[in-house]
Amino acid sequence: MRDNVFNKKVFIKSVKENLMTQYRKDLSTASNQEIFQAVCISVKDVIMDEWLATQQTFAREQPKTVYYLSMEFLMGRALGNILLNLSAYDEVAEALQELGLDINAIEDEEPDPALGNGGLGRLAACFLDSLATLGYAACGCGIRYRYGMFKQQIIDGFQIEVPDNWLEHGYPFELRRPEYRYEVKFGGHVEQEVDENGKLSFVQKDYRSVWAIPHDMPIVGYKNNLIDTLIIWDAEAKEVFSLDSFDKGDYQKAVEEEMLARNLVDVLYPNDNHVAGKELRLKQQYFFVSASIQRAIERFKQKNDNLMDMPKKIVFQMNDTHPTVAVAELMRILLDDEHLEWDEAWEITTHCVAYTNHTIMAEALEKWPIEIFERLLPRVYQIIDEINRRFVLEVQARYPGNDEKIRKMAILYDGQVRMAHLAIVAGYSINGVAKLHTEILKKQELRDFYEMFPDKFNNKTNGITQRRFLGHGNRLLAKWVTDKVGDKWYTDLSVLKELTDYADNPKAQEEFMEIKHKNKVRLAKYIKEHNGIDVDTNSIFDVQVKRLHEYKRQLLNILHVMYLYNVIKENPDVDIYPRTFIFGAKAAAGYETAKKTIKLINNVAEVINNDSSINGKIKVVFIEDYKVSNAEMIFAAADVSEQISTASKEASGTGNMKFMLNGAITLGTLDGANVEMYDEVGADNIFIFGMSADEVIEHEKRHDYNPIDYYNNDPQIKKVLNQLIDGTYSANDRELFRTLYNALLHDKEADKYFILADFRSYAKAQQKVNRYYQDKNSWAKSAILNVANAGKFSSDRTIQEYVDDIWHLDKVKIDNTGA
Ligand code: 9GP
Repeated sequence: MRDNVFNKKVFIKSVKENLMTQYRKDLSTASNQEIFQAVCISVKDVIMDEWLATQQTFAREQPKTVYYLSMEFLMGRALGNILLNLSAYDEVAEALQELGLDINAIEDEEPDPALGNGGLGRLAACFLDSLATLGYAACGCGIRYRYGMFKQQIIDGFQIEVPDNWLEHGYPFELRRPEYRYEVKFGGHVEQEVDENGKLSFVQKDYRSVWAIPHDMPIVGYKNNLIDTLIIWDAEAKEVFSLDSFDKGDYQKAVEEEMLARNLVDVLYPNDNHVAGKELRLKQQYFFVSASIQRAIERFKQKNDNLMDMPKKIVFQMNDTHPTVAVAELMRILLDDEHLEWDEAWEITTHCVAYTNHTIMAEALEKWPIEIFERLLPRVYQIIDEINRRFVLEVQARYPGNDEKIRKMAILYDGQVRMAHLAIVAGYSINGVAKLHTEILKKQELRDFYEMFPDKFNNKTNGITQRRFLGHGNRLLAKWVTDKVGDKWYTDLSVLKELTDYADNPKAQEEFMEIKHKNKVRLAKYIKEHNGIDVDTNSIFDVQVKRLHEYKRQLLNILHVMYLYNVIKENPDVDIYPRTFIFGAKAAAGYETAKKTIKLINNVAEVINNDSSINGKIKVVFIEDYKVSNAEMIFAAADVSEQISTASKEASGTGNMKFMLNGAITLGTLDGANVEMYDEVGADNIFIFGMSADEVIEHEKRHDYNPIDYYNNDPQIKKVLNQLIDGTYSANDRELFRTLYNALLHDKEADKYFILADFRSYAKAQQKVNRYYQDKNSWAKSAILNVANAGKFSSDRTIQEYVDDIWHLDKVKIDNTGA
């Protein structure tokens, strides 16, 4: 079936037919968007067969399924990825070419479904790709936000947020399934009732409720006929609001339910590593979690009649604290709807839920005021109260008389519900996302819990899918790798090790650098089209793309550019190899310091790029609207990957791995997964600088860091900082960057992220980069060795570890010959 559809002739015929039936147009009159939709319909034909075959196999074999609960799935465009995984990319590209169409232009018609903020959401997307490819039954569960991550425009150097209406033209790969809807209830109060057998039950009364309507998205495994599902839940009013209700006396209720449904899934909160604590967000969390658990249990019951067997068939992985209300919701359903006893329900829950922690940033660990929680989810709150009561007794038994332990560990404390604690108490597995991060969790942030439940804690270092970030994003390098080591790397990235043999080979080095250059030309074209800036494709492409956050230290990078500019101005003959500093980052809409940093980068760019006296030695580019689709192109073109977070703050990072896989050399701190990248690639092929995590943590404990010393003792640092407020980069408004200046020198927690402390060591590492690049062979060798040693960072490896240690899923084979 699949071969048939992707046969060039058949495919072209099918696209033409779709154009006719959908739009009554032929190729000469159809727009690229219409052709894109027509192509997707043809591709969907294939998917539907395989999807059905997969679901039938799952129904028959009943494999254990992981429900990956995540508020965010940053999927990126689907078409190219699906074609690649169906092994049909080249055929379709050729077919389109025959029609005079460029596949890239057709792919560009797809909006980026940006239902996530950054690393956390993109990780979830990579995980689904790996789960399907490795042959596991998995169901991603998330929210169908009507507006995903905002589109970023840069106007006069400032970030402007524009709503991202990704559903404007309809999304071709989603399938609305109203027949599998569930009711989700909010508010009201709980009444106790006694049934005819004298059994006490709890009933939620006077609530408002909505329907959760699932939309299925296919997750296509690589060449294995298996298609998993990502369910994103939409909200609809239960009763369409009608004036009739007025007479029936529930007019108010109908209006409220309509409003609730309308607002619930409107928009993704655009914060990364920070929670706003808004009531609507708690509603969103409960909404998708409740619907997902209801669905999982209903499916389970279709083939099983003993709920105690649930842990053999279901695991709920909670992606960060966001979906951890799952613990109490699962308990509620088991107690109130399934009428189990507390101990039975607890036994099931504590063997079905597992929790991944993705951050140590205190502001990102969700806590809810009890008042909001109790009002919104009265029954769920009662259950949390009881879980807490029992847990506190356990702590007291273990540490008699130690009230400090209760203060630190209780789930309910100081008027708040601490969601991480709920997840840890109930979860049978707690994992961090890189070795260093997990150690910090064990030794610092979650130390008391680790002491009490050491066996629950484990590490799962993150990974990325090589299929999207090499196979699709860098087709030239993908082909080069395949020519050298065969195509096994698509499903076994450890094969890349074999590239080691080529690292010293001058011809291979030349080929490699030629590919890098072509990718730089491609990016330069994009920059010209989108930013109107000409960049020198022979310069070093030095790239920092990621969310804008103080701990990620884009400010360190741009301060160093300002310093470099001063050096060149003072000594025009200084040995500086041409360098293009490329930034891309979105700042949360309400995050002022982050937005100011974007403005600073753009103002510095404006001054430096227009100063002809420096002969184009350095340039600065801020790429507008950084997102998954342009990210693929950026990774492919990078020479230097900036991973410069304050040590201990970046839980893992995954952009670092994407750069490495594309042969960029990392300039970074020993933070997050950089540590493991260093171990893999060796000290000669990575540029490390800055304080260690232990040093940072020590300073934080002792409160003995004083950035003013660096300012006073280092004239070049002083000069750069003064330039923030002397009009060098803000001629019309000297106060524009005062907040950044104060944040570094004068605020209460001045230079919280140790920028000045690490500045000199960073500048030194940058100098090393400058020299090393001029030794072309050594650079090429190191770049190839980065690719060769990226094998560990495949999400296939990560997922296999989750399966072996936490999920214990069964491998499934899909026989699709009959379809
Ligand atoms: O900040 C972490 C990032 O380091 C990590 O790579 C990613 C995936 O594990 O999660 C990010 N965390 C969050 O966005 C919020 O916890």
